[in-house]
Amino acid sequence: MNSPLQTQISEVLQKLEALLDRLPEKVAKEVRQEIREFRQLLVETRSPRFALVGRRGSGKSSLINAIFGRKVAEVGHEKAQTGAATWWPYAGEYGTIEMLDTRGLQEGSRPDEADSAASPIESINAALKAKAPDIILFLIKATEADSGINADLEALKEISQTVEKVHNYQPPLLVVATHCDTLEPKNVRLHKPDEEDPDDLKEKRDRVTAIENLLRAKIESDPYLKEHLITVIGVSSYQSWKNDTLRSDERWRIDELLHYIFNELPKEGKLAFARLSQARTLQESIANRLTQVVAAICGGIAAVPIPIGDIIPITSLQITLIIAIAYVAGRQLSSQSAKEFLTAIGATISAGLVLREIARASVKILFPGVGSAVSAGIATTATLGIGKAAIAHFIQKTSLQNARRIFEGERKTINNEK
Ligand SMILES: Nc1nc2c(ncn2[C@@H]2O[C@H](COP(=O)(O)OP(=O)(O)OP(=O)(O)O)[C@@H](O)[C@H]2O)c(=O)[nH]1
Ligand SMILES: [Mg+2]
Repeated sequence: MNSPLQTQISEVLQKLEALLDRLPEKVAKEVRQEIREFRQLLVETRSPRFALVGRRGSGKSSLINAIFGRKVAEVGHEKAQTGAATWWPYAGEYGTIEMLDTRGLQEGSRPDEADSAASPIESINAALKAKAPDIILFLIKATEADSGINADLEALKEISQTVEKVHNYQPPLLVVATHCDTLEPKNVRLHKPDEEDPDDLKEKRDRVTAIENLLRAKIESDPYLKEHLITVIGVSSYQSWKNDTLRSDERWRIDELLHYIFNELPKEGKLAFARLSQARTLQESIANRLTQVVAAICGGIAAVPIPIGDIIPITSLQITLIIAIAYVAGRQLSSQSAKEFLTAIGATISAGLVLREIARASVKILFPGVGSAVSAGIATTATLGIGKAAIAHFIQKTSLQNARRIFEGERKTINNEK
């Protein structure tokens, strides 16, 4: 996330933390935890990092393109890595992935053009020491799964152990069988299942499953790798471009792979991944989490037994939530636009809401305990409604009108609760 936004959000969070001393310790502790998660997801967000293990032509560059859904890496006939292996950023329109190509390890020799003093293995180790990969991805052509892969497995182990030793972090391992579309029957399109003969389709899918099982058995024969293995998944990464225009998209099960990756990423990498992959379900998942976290924080703040003073941080938090959700979807909103969104869905001009805020403040003065509980409920539900409306509009790309209806639906819940 760019720095003005980060600064803005950090400031809101700091103001909030200053307020927490006035909360009962138990509530304060919970809110502090939510703030911590919000920080990790949003402020400390960074590019995800993957170590790629895979022979030449196994489809490493294609997989990177498949994740982005656009051409960010050159496919095929790329020169062997020149010089030292380094973390390499691949940037799409909505974010960057850092990749470490570890090809030198399992080939055990210098690539043709390497003329640096360091051997590939030394330079890979140096890169692994500089930064830990979040996940190790092992790619192998589905058609080569039954060939000798001992050298590959040794490379996997060496990488994993180096990371564990240096960073005290055990990177999860995802095994990807690429080129599944090329399995027999060749002309059956896995990515167009509805248009294929069910029996033929089944035959092809069974082959994929058999290859996955074979690979899993090989990996699991090594206790160390077994412990780190998340899953084995067969995919097709095939896309074809003509002058940077996508002319055919034969990706299969990349969505599923994206989910596995997303689940294994640390909190700091999730938002960037959901954004750059433009995978809507991942964006929804992180936006829902952000909404829950902010709603819980708002509820906590509203429970502070002081009147009116809390309305300001609650509104800025809700604005922050809208900006964050739009950001996840790939947009940069100003505070002004976020406020306009609040107005458009009826969350600020809503007289009811304003009146309730005032009523809430008075109740607090008269009956502090009761008022706090009621206002905490209202703040939580209103924030959930704002989050849902923002998800509908910015991620699911539905109209403002629809977003407004969704928010109003939540408000009815508020009224029913009262
Ligand atoms: N049919 C099919 N072709 C694929 C798939 N993945 C990659 N390819 C093709 O395989 C060839 C090699 O793919 P790359 O992505 O360049 O492989 P790489 O691992 O980056 O290769 P190096 O950079 O040389 O190590 C290209 O012609 C790709 O189009 C796949 O899932 N299905
Ligand atoms: Mg490549």
